[in-house]
Amino acid sequence: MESVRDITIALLRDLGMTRIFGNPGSTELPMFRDFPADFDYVLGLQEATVLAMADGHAQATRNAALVNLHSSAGVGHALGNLFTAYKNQAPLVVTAGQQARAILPFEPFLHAERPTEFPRPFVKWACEPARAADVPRAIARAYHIAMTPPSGPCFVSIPVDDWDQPGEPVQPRMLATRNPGDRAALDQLTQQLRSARSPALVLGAGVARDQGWDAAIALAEAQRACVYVAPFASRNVFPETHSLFCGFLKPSRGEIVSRLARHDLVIAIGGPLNLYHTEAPGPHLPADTASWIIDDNPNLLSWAPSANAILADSRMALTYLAETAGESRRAMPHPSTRSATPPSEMSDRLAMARIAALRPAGAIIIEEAPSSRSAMQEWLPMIAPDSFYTTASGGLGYALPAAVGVGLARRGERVIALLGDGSAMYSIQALFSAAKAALPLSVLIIANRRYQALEQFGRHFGLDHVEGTDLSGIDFCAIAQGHGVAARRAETPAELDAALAWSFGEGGPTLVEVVVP
Ligand SMILES: Cc1ncc(C[n+]2csc(CCOP(=O)(O)OP(=O)(O)O)c2C)c(N)n1
Ligand SMILES: [Mg+2]
Repeated sequence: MESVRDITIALLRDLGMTRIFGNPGSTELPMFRDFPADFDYVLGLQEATVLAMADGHAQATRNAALVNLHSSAGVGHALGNLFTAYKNQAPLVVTAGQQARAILPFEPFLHAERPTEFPRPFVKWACEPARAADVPRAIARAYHIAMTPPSGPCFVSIPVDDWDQPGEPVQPRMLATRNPGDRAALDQLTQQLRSARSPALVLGAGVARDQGWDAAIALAEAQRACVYVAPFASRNVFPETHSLFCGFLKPSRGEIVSRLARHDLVIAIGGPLNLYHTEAPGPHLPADTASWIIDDNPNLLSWAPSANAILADSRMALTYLAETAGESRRAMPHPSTRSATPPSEMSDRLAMARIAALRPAGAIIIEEAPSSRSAMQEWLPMIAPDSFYTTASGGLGYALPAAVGVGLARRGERVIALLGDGSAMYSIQALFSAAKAALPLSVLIIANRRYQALEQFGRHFGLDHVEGTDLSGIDFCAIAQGHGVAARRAETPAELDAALAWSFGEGGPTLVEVVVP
């Protein structure tokens, strides 16, 4: 009989998961005996980095990525980014080592106690198979659940002595899980859309996950609808220079109500309409606005405070609505307006404007620069599909390793990790993985020497001083060089342009420390 290892390797090949993101330990080593030549092991030096690299890779390939972690301690390090992967709806098969079955009664060194409970609630399914022979089937099931909308991480704990045991083969098969949505409900929405005076679309990351870019443009143009990006959307969903683009909704109740008040119909697709960051009283939506939400995640639909809801794939629903609603003759909404005077002094705004001017066509941006996000939204528009990613959870330590994962998935393409100096430090060892893979990755650090977002937040809470926000004394160029990544510091606008041109032209990873006052 074939071994569990041989069957699993063949299964992973069938599922297109020949790249393994891991950090090894004694309880995992037998998995990789005779490591197959067509497989690729991507080493992350801390499990937070491992998990986020896999997340970026899974989102960029639209196929689940395989993660291999060390029993309890490795899973523990990965949990923050597992939370983010869950919110990103990134399909992952997370495996972790477990001690040998025969010694589990003796609480052995490094064993995982209650392994399937530890990663919950941020996995859709978790399992430690009852028999060694069931390991391949558990991995296959984890894959299918991870890929079924709403996609997300699954977890399999595997005792170390299982790999050499005889296993039961798993036949490859297809699971069709895309949901076109309830036709009667979609038709009801079409009727409202046809008769609306001023409809708006609010698009979330699901539109990008479901490849709805063209369908969203087609629907917006045919219906002359304003397009907003949903609060804290983790992907780019619409050309941000399009004349129907109306900007980004902020995660605040009052702002959502006031921005949407001029619309009599709001259709949110692929993400939450009412995502909040701070508490506030008042209505969730304007009183005279009819609202609908379409998403593949029944959980999101269940907590939405108002709005009729339809469980569906974003692209399928957008396409169906465009086909059934046809062309509208209502007046074109006003085009979006941009600030007239470009920044000229050293600032995050200038950095965004210069990145926009100098980036190679098609560059992919992974952002985690909290207080600079509005500067980015204003001065660095995303114009192509699948060219922007960020953390959906708000957890930091995601973007740098995610950029490495995206870069591995889209080999040879320019990837830009746009990071705050604080954010950069949570998973900084991803620089090592970028250097090993020799990716054309530009790591751009907005070095304001502090947790600026928290100082701003402190003012919101009425604090005149916030403890623990001073980051002075970090030398990012030295850190980069210590990981095998070339680096430059930019302190003036001229140095900024020169450093960006240098970084965007290099074939391997580079870091630019952009010093802003
Ligand atoms: C894992 C994690 N820890 C802490 C926080 C809280 N937090 C939110 S913004 C922020 C500051 C980020 O600093 P930096 O990257 O320098 O960006 P800046 O605020 O300066 O723009 C922190 C610590 C978080 N969101 N996630
Ligand atoms: Mg900072």
